[in-house]
Amino acid sequence: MRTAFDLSLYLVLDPVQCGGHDAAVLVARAALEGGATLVQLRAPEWHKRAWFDLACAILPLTRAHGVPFVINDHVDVALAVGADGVHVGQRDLPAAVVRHMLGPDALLGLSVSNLEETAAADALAGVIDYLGAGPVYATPTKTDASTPCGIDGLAAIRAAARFPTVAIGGIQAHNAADVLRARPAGLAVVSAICRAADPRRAAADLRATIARAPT
Ligand code: TZP
Repeated sequence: MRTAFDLSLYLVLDPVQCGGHDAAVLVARAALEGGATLVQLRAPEWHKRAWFDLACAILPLTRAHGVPFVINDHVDVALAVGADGVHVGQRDLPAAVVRHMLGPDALLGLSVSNLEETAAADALAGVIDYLGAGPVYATPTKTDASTPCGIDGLAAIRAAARFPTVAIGGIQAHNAADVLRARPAGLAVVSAICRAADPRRAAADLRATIARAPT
């Protein structure tokens, strides 16, 4: 059975931003206690063995909270650790290929940046489970990201998408309520939690903002 998922507060865990392996474990634990509803591991600067070691440490935490754990791009790491799924971008393996590798029960997300990519994703019913749309704002976390879509672009993607769509890119405590006006299925954040002095509080504050958003 496909893993149930809630995109409301989607932590993209970047261990470099957290301060390394051990700090990333602490951040993940704190974010889960603060209310993160899904965790993705994304470590673009790291070699695969380090991904594997960290994924092995994170999985018991997400399991304990009943929250899905997905791996960015690396299908082999996801399979090796028994993660709940994978998130792919436009330049990663095709989603249909990844679905074939993972089987029917895994969670599979796809990044889109514009309406063309959103329309192309229409053909992926039964293959992908959700879209990540962004960057909403320019962000130092991903300097090679596409042109920011802004709130209006996010709203257009969400309206056109046939999948639940989580917003990503430049989302911080101060602009989270603005982003939620486009009615995404949730907010995906890296630095707002990974670089927070108190990641538990950062997650809890974002959850409170999400709870106040119009439905
Ligand atoms: N994809 C689009 S923007 C982004 C990713 C992975 C990075 C978002 O990072 P932050 O720190 O939440 O702006």
